[in-house]
Amino acid sequence: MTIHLATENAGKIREMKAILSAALPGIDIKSMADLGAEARAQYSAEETGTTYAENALIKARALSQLVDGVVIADDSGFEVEQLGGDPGVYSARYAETDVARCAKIISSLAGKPTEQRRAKFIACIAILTNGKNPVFVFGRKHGFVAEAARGESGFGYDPIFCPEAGSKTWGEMPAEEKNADSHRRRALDLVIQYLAGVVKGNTQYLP
Ligand code: ITT
Repeated sequence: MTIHLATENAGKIREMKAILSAALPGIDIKSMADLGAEARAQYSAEETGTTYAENALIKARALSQLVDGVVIADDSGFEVEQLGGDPGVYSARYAETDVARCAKIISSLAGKPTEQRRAKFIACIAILTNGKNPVFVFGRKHGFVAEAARGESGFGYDPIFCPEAGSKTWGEMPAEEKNADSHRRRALDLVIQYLAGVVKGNTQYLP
């Protein structure tokens, strides 16, 4: 069985491959990089949704037009309590680069005490089987915005996220430590449960 990942984000691909291949040995996991130039050029997913689920489905459908079988797409975001949940669904477009996005949040919270630095990551994963039967799962991870960006590990907002008040940031942790208990890990655990049923011939969820 092959699982196709509908994402162009190298950090997500790394984490999804590591988590899925450990849990589902023998499963072939293909990312957009494995598609071949021609098919890759045809992939087009404009994230016009206003929710994580809408955008995850847009990405899963776009790849399902190019490949058969199981496609999963992750739409995720970082929600800062003091900013009314921003940047949320618009996390990828909050500023030009990862560094600028992190800096914008750090400066918005400058001088705020721990209690006012609460934030969470959300991951929504859409699963499509042969382009049909959309299933959605979610994972959340609560924590705090660090006082400054720290660490080179991970990607995106990882250098400013502390899973515990005063802890290391995800940017300072090895991938295995983040992957052991992240929003993506929590969502993928549900994907794994669903796919394990499919692999064992449990077709109750299939169209
Ligand atoms: P795809 O749409 O191709 O999957 P993307 O990076 O555009 O890639 P999203 O639209 O889901 O992905 O945007 C999510 C944003 O949140 C983006 O800026 C990511 O860097 C960031 N993000 C998501 N998961 C993260 C994580 O685990 N750690 C840090 N930042 C994360």
